[in-house]
This record gives sequence, C-alpha cells and structure tokens, in this order.
Amino acid sequence: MIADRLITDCHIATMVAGGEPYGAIEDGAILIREGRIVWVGVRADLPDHQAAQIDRLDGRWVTPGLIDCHTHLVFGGDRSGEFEQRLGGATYEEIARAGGGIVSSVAATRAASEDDLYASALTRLEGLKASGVTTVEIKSGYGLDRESELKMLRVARRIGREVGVRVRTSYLGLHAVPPEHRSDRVAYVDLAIDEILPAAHAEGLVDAVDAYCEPIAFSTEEVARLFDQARALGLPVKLHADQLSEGGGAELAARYGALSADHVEHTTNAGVRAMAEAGVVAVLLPGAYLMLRETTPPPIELFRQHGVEMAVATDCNPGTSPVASMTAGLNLACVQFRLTPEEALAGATRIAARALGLQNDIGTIEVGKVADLAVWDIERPAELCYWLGKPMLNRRYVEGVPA
Ligand code: DI6
Ligand code: FE
Repeated sequence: MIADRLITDCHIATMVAGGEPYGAIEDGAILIREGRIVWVGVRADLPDHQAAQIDRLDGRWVTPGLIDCHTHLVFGGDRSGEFEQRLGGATYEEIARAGGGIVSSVAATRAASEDDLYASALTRLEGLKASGVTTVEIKSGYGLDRESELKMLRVARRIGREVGVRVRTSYLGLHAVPPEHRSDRVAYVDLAIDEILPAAHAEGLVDAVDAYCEPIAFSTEEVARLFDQARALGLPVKLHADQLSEGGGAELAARYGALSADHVEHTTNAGVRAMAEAGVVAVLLPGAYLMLRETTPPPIELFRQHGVEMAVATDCNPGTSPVASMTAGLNLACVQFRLTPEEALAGATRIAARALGLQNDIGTIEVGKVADLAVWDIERPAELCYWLGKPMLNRRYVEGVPA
C-alpha cells in the first residue's frame, strides 16, 4: 500500500460506534494518503506499505480531531461588565430587555474592522486548537445589517483558509432585533430573510442557517419564515431552541428536518419525540448552562431513551459562554449533565460531525474519512473529560498534515 504518512506506536480511540468502548484499538497504526485514511488497525496487522513519512507517537492516544459544532467565535469587544452585573444579581433577560446583551456586542462588532475581528477571533481559536479542535462552526449574528453580517462571515471564511482549522459557517440573522429596527421588527425580519441571507449565500458565505428562538428573541412563526427561505436556497437549518423556556423550538427544528436543535434545556417529551423521529441531533452547551447558573438541565435520559444523539459544543460567545476550550466543555457536560466520558467524546467527534452534516468526511477514524486527528498525552480517553484546564494536546493533524 502506498501512503504519504504512517502514524504508529499509538492507541486509537476511533469513536466508531458499536464495538469496543471509544472504538478503541490498542497498539494501533494509521496509514494516510492524500489527506484520507486508507488503513487503520492493530499495528501487528499493518499491510505491506511504503510511507513517505513515519510518525511514531510513543504510546500516545489518537482521537478524531475535536469538532466544536456551535460557536460565535467572531465578535467585537467583550461583555465582562455584564458578567459583573449578573454576579451582582441582574438576570440575562433583564439585561437584554434593557438594551444590553446581544445588542451591545452588535455595536462593538459593527465598529470593528475585518482585520480586528479576525485578530480577536484568532485569540479564542488558539484556545480551541490547544484543546484538540480541528473543525469549528462559526455563526454570524452580531452584525444584524447586511454589511456587518457579511463582514462576520467573511472573517469566518478567512479563518478557514488561513489557520489550519476546518470552518463551517451559519447565518444567524435572527439573533436579536437591531436598535435601528426596534420600532419595526417585521421590517428587520423581512430584511434578514429577503435580502441579507440571499446576499450572503450568493457570496458563498453560508453553510447553514440558524436562529435564536426564544421569547426575548424570535418566535417560531418568524423562524419558520426564515427556514422556508433556507429551504428555497437549498441550505440546511439548525436552531437555538428551548434554552431559557419551552417554546416549541425542538418541534419546529424537527418539522424542518434540522441538522440540530441546540441548548434544549427546556425541551418537553413531545419535543424529544419529534427530534427522534426527524433524526435531529441535540447539541448540548454546558458552558452557557454554567455561566447563566441554570438549574434545569436538558432531558438527557429522554434523549437516550428515544435515541436522540447528543453533541457537545462550547457555544463560545461574549454573553453567555466565554468558553474557549473544548475539553473544558467535555468536563462540564459530564459533571453538569452526567454524560459518560464516552458519550461526551462522541458528542465532540462522531455526533458533532452529524450536527454539521459532515458525517461522511470527519468525526471518526476509519477508512475513507479525512485524517483530521488529535494526539494526546493521556493514559486513557476518559482523561479528556476529567481534567479541567490541564493541557493534554501533543499535536493535531488536518487532512493528514501536522497543523
Ligand atoms: N447562544 C446565543 O446565541 C445566545 N445565547 C446562546 O447561548 C446569545 C448569546 C449572547 O448573549 O451574546
Ligand atoms: Fe449560541
């Protein structure tokens, strides 16, 4: 077998479902050709091969590169002042209704240049990369006018081109009503649906369409109109659903065959069943749960019973989840939501790939998949969920190349 690279002397958590825990292969090897995995298995079974490059990992563990499938990585400024206000007793909803919250990040994002947004996003991306991330989803939603939404999405695309990480973008125009439309929200919803989304799509800036479905944000009717447009443009949808209250978000996501419904703390039995029937992934965001000091966890046991697959992501954003480490997210998902470490790691790999529609290319270590890999200084995969703040990454590969 001809290969560009042999990765050997390692243990492999393939994260392929149905066999050993973590899909583990002890003392394994991986052959890579043109960025894809062409062989993986026990080292003793390695076929005859010629590899241009041999990487010996001295018994380290290899996992699929982690996938952060829900972030707001690009934004101007920060909201540490609101963090202080909340610690002083103000609630997130009170701050939002008083004109702070998302809208204050919108002002800072509009004022920032593309280069400023790029530079500040890279500082947060360093944290994600150091925690093994090779794919990151990035949403718009702090621009809320045509020029600023496109600016955010262009920055996201530039990150994907320039810094050794795979980027998927989501248009999140229905995130908040911008100040200039406060007295006419219908006009803003029309603008987001009829003008901004088609313009962003025409520039090739949109991989999926998202919305914030919540009483303080947008109704299911407004989101349904957006999703109709997404469908007309051939774009998949996902949804911030049932985070602060039950509002029919999970059912709406199911009705449109969404890739994922995210947060889902307040999703009901009926919502869980609808998600199961439509194959919608539940994206758990334990950083936001922590930072808002929420007390109602997502219905994890119902998701398990109904076979709804659970992803885990950071939700990295300035308001509710200033979290820039994927392994921190794994720990929080286990401690707060009682995911098993194997469920959490699947949620950051195999299931996260599904939440982005990328399951044919990434998320597991198997023949045919892209060789996006993370190499770790750990003795057991559960350590990735156990430590909080300990650097564990040895190196990352993106498309079979050290990144
Ligand atoms: N994701 C979001 O989009 C909102 N909450 C969340 O978890 C708002 C984020 C923000 O306050 O900026
Ligand atoms: Fe979010």
